[in-house]
Amino acid sequence: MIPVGPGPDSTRVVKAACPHDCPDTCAMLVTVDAEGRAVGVGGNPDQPVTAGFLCGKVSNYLDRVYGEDRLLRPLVRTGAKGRQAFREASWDEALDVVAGGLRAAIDRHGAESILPYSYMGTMGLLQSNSMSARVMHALGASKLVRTVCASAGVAGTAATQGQSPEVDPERFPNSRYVLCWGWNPLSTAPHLWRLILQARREGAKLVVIDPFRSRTARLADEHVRPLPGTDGALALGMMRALLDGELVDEAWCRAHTTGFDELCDRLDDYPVARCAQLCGVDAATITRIAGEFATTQPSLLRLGVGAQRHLGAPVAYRTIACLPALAGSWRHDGGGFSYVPLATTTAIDRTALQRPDLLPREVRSINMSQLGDALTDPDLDPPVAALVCWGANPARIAPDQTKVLAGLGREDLFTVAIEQVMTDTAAHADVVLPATTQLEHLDAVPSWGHHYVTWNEPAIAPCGQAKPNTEIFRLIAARLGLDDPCFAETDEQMLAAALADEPGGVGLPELRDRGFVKIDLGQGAAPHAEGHFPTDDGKLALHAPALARRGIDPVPFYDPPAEVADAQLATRFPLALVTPKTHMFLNSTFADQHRQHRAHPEPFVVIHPEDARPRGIGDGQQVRVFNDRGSFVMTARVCDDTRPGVATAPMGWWSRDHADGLGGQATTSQRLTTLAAAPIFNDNRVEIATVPAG
Ligand SMILES: Nc1nc2c(c(=O)[nH]1)N[C@H]1C(S)=C(S)[C@@H](COP(=O)(O)OP(=O)(O)OC[C@H]3O[C@@H](n4cnc5c(=O)[nH]c(N)nc54)[C@H](O)[C@@H]3O)O[C@H]1N2
Ligand SMILES: Nc1nc2c(c(=O)[nH]1)N[C@H]1C(S)=C(S)[C@@H](COP(=O)(O)OP(=O)(O)OC[C@H]3O[C@@H](n4cnc5c(=O)[nH]c(N)nc54)[C@H](O)[C@@H]3O)O[C@H]1N2
Ligand code: SF4
Ligand SMILES: [Mo]
Repeated sequence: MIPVGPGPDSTRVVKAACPHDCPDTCAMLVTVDAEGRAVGVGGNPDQPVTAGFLCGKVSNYLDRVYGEDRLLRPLVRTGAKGRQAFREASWDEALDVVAGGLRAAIDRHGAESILPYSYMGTMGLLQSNSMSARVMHALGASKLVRTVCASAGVAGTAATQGQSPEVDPERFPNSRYVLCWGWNPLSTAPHLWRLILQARREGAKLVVIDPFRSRTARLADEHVRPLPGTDGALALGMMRALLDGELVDEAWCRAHTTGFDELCDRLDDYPVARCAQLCGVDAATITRIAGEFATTQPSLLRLGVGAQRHLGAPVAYRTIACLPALAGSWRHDGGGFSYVPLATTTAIDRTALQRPDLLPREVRSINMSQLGDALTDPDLDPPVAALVCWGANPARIAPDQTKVLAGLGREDLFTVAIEQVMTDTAAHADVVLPATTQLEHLDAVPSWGHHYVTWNEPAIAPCGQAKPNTEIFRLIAARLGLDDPCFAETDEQMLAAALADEPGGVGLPELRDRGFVKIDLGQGAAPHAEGHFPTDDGKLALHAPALARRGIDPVPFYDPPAEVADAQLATRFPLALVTPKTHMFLNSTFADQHRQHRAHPEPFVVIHPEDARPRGIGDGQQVRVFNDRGSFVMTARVCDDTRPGVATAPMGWWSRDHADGLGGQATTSQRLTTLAAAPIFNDNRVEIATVPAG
């Protein structure tokens, strides 16, 4: 940890924000020496969620900033695609090549043949997608539908409770019964995990619902292991158990929900025994956990992102979000439901930053989770002729990796990658432009896990010739002759405009001065104790009209996964493969860094002994995991961390860490959920075989 307040005479401390796609959005403090070099990063002790520490992924952020891998100059391709044959170029030359490539695509196929591809490599209001969006809009490029993370669950939970602020994580310590459902916070949200540990110290019981024994599950009081993609059935079983046990908070439900009687009728179809059979958790456990959840108040149900990678996930998340209502959890400070606090997450409107009004005409949309098809479909008209990628590494994180790599390898695709390091995606680019890190640019970062916005003051000058994403797109706009005055706006002007109306009470002066400001929408300590849900009628929707409008049954039901529930497919591909996050990487970010890599030297596919034995697979052996989409080779870890019939292979590693360059993503599917058009990475059947020696 670094000293707070003014440092010794020769150093200064700068207020910053971790930019990464993590619900904790930490307030950082950066110590800078007299020469302008950053010499330390730490967590801000004044920020109540950050509580003075950074996670193991980011506490060595200076290895990122000053790392050997850092891209410091523009690069132009000189050899075959994907072979990392580049030469250094001046910014002038590189921008000419970029402008030439984009113009050629427009001349040949029209502007929709340009596809922007970005995600949350940085979540900052400025550096994630502001000037970049303006440029893409003004050109009339295709729109990217950004679905790859939490969309299925967001659609589902919003159908039940609207855009709620949910349970403020600062109230988590008041809970006395915590269900971590499809969530591994010890690894993926260590600061929210700290708040759950506080509850536990006060006597809360912690139950983890996850097919895999995650680090969080290892420490839980109880670990419940449903089959992947069957969480909806588990939730229906729990609700039915509450009804059977006369534990439903009927008074609260009648006052603050719609559709109570319809849900009760529906639960006639879901006896606990039936649900037990569907989800693979025994009926007695379902009944007991449900009862404990209802009678140990305040009870908190916190869903993660992991359980929503299945075809039935939107309906499952919507169903799970009904359970705390039946249990009466919302009455209590620290009780209720939490997934992504949409009210605070979306409090700052990005319209002024992104300027969709610049679009010259309606343009097509391409779903980021179907990049493989978009780049390889011979019938796509116009084809994707130019790809501009920043803040994302689709070569590793987009499903159906074989197709994605085939697409990125197209000699007739013009690719621009704006990156900090030479990722697998950047390796396929025609031009690589060096991007600044968080210490080198201005930003403000909202959170999808807590209620604060965090300020990021540039602490040091840009390293080498790196530039912020905003500046790079400003330069591209100028090269392309885009002359709307908005392309001349500075980062300061853009942020000032976004915060001009003080959304949620967040004003620029206070944000800059204090480093973080809590969004105040009047949510208070127990936001829905008296209802007040941000739905049409202010009530939690046990019967959800939003779903009916989409042709989906508005009353909770079991919507099964696709491949996991496909008995026919199971004859060829008997194992369900889950691909969750790693502990020390952030998606694929940091997988190149020495310290993080040393902690995770190689990926493992975890197989249960009952599945390994008949296949002749021993612990530590090389295995091939395959289905009709693709295959990858990995070391097997044979143990009961997973349940029989389910294997796990983590996401995140780069191609060099895999025997054949491919990882779990080679087997995942591009199929999308009906509601929200979201990916279904964990709804994936595979077979595993030993790799013959030699
Ligand atoms: N260390 C680390 N932290 C991260 C990230 C990272 O890569 N590494 N990534 C960041 C990002 S972008 C996100 S979205 C969050 C995600 O954070 P989490 O929500 O924790 O996401 P995952 O690790 O994908 O999944 C959590 C758990 O869900 C389980 N799971 C998989 N399928 C199912 C299912 O069908 N049902 C149930 N009940 N459980 C299931 C997995 O086994 C896994 O243990 O973490 C963020 N923080
Ligand atoms: N199989 C499987 N696939 C998954 C998931 C899964 O659980 N399983 N999880 C999904 C989820 S939840 C997510 S969020 C996505 C994540 O997908 P991505 O958002 O693509 O995440 P990363 O792989 O970390 O890539 C982010 C890149 O942004 C770069 N970057 C960081 N800051 C900046 C900056 O300021 N400027 C520029 N130009 N670049 C920057 C980093 O160097 C890094 O290479 O992956 C999804 N894919
Ligand atoms: S990755 Fe998450 S936990 Fe780690 S420093 Fe950033 S916000 Fe905090
Ligand atoms: Mo994510």
